Amino acid sequence: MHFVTVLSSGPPMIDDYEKNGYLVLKSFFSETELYELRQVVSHFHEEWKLQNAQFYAESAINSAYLTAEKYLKASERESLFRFIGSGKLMTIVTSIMGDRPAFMNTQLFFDPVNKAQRNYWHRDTQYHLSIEQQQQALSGPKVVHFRIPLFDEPGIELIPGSHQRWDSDEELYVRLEQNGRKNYNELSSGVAVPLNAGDLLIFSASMIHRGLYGRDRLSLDILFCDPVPELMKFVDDSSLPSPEIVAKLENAVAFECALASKTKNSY
Ligand SMILES: O=C(O)CCC(=O)C(=O)O
Repeated sequence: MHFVTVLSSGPPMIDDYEKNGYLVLKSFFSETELYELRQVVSHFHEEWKLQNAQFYAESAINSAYLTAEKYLKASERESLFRFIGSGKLMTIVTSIMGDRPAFMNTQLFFDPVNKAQRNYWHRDTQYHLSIEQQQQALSGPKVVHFRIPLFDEPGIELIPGSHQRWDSDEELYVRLEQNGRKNYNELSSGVAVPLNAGDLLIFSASMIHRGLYGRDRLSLDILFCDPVPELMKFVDDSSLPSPEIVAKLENAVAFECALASKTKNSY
């Protein structure tokens, strides 16, 4: 495993994202900006664990739909929507994704209860697309993770450039557990990206990656995508804000885009 080298300051390196499929912005959020997010996300996590006790105890490493009505109070949902729809975050989102990114989902990553549980290499696309479709997806509409670690954590291991190219034989065998390989085997092309609270990691959902467990991590992933029907069908209606909340956001474009494509295509 290699470790990534990052610059701690300077302008966003959008070209680096295009080339490598990921970008780390160190200390992007201040402690003050993280404070309320931590409160809300921690509350969601406690409620989620209570209602998913068996799944949590047995195998879970993430939950999703944090902005839905199920676990959070209205004021906490509004706080999450304000964070996502902040001018600061959306400036980066639009510089990576263009003028019309759609909000897709949120996910919360944590450590498995079973400390022996192994992490696994994957492309996000492999769970709903055939091999041929996964290949085509490399040049298709984009899904991008914006990961916000709430505490210092081991981060993610990524294969740079794999958002634009197909797997080597070694990568494919490991990711799909073929020819005796396991999806937790080391890949020589992997680069580890350790993260601190306040960093922002941006990475393509199409690239080969795996989480690095440990340090009781709690990492919020906000996913944005190009607003096309084959991706918008994954957007959960109850995770979108009401018009009253949309009107309060500094930059609501991603929610407006999601709401507009939902209405247009009525999934
Ligand atoms: O952090 C993890 O455990 C995995 C992260 C991941 O696979 C993802 O965000 O798609």
